[in-house]
Amino acid sequence: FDTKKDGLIDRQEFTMCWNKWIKTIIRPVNIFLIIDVQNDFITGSLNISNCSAQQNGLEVIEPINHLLDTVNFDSVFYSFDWHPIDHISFIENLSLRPLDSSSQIKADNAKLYDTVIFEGSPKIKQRLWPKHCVQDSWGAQLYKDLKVVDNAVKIYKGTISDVDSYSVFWDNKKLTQTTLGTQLAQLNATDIYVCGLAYDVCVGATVADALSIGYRTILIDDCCRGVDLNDIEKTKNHVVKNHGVIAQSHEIKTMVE
Ligand code: VGL
Ligand code: ZN
Repeated sequence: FDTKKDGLIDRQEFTMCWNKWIKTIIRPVNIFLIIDVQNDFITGSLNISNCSAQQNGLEVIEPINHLLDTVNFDSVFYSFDWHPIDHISFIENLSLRPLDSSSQIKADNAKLYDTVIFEGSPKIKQRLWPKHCVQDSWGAQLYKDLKVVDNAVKIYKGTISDVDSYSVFWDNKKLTQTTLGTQLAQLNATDIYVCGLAYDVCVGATVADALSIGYRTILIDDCCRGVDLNDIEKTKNHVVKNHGVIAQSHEIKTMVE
């Protein structure tokens, strides 16, 4: 009798299947990820109500707080857009870096929300935003009425001057990672419930990465507000195409149970 063998697969293989697969089917590990619900996007310098979709970021606070009060998530993560003062995305900093000759928009006629191309290898495509979420400033703080749970995990992104970071996982060039990926792996996370600001920018980039990693990804539609209606539609289409789920907050309690 071979003690290493237990039917069709050996013990070691079984233990691995149990930990990484079977156990997580029996009990999912549900993560709530609240993206960039910070002053600057709601009432501050990058108030999204000034963008083309004219949505109001304040409206996400109540449904998010309700979820925090009523749903038993295994862990709650809050992300922060957290830029140094010389960040590449600020239109105020346009003169700090040379534009590539291929940039259609030149430094002297660039407007807010335009996309320019900076010199670099490879070249850096960058949308221009007003100065926002400067590290340690009021604008970078979470909106005061947003509930912050005990044991909240905080993730900071966009902290490097020369590269922007929309996804909470990776920067836009996929060169650096936040701690989100490793923290989710340590928790054996299976299901990621995502919401926040802005729907078509940081929420959109984050759900795309979560789906590409293979997480069951649930986008909570009514807990997001965005910049551009077309881009919001693209975000939703991408989620559906990649087998994610778009849910409304009133549906979540039963999904987590
Ligand atoms: C964001 C624009 C610039 C976001 C961050 O959090 O969606 N948008 N930086
Ligand atoms: Zn930003």
